[in-house]
Amino acid sequence: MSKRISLTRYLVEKQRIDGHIPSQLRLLLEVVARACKSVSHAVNKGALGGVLGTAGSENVQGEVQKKLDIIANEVLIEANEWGGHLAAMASEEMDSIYLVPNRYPKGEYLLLFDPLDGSSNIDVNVSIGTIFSVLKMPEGDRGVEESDFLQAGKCQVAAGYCVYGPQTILVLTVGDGVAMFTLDREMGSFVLTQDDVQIPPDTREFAINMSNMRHWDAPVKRYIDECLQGKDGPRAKDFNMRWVASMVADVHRIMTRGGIFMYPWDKREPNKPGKLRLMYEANPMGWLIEQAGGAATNGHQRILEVQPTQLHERVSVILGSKNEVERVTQYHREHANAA
Ligand code: P6P
Repeated sequence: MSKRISLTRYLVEKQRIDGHIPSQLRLLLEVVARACKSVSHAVNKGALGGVLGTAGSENVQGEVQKKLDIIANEVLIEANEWGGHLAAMASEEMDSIYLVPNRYPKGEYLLLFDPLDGSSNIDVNVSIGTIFSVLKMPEGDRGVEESDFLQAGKCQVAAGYCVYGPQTILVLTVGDGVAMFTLDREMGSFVLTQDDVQIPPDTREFAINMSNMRHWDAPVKRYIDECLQGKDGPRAKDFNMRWVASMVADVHRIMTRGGIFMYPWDKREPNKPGKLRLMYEANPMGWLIEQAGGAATNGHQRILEVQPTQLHERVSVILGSKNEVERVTQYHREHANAA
């Protein structure tokens, strides 16, 4: 039987051998992983746990909150607030930042998360997940403010997601590649099942919500139209389409076998750059994709270079197999030059 490497051992070796992560960051990541285990347990109970359905409230995005959205948010807050590794947290489910209560020690990290992404899939038993991003608190002996969170994605020190599907898999980067850990439910521990994840640079599979086609901008229409023409068109190969409507599930497929995921700007809400959130969806996913050899842009620049101005701001997302993302970005450049 091959040597089983637990998440704890992987992180200890990253800390000790590579000197890549300080002990406080290792502790933070182990706490987040334990919280994801609890969320996975609640998700897997489903109707038997009385956790399905809506909570009768809306979040800051104006979206109806599912009971599990709130449960997952509370699990992550309660797991992380006492450990002494965090200065504050921010969540898709909370309007403002969450300061670590004064009764607990403070640390130097900021944790951002979408506690349960894709929650419209909960009640229909389709994969969902938790997305998280870790930043360092800027220097300065002062209280945490929302502006401390407004750092570009390239400033992240760790990022990951946990997908609650047929398996529960934690996918993580601390800046030197991507590793995947599968939850061993009998032992209750995450076990390394893939190290040094590499996304193929080419693909035949695109992920986009096709029902929005009439709203897309020209470069996206051009790219998808060429995919649909298949081997008879300029791409000279047939494409397949997937859309789970759960970013974590779509991104995990791409991390596993390649592909391109797009949630582009569309003219339904011209003043919004896109649907997905920059700080706790696009930035962590964009870094993971880049760390696995892929690319992530908003059509015009690297997602990780976007300078945030608001905690819950949205962004257009094009990510996945490098050569495909670069093609879409090139189409955006040609469209802008022709204007
Ligand atoms: P649509 C889930 O609500 C989410 O934020 C992402 O996880 C997912 O990729 C997208 O929205 C799905 O959006 O418009 O296809 O329902």
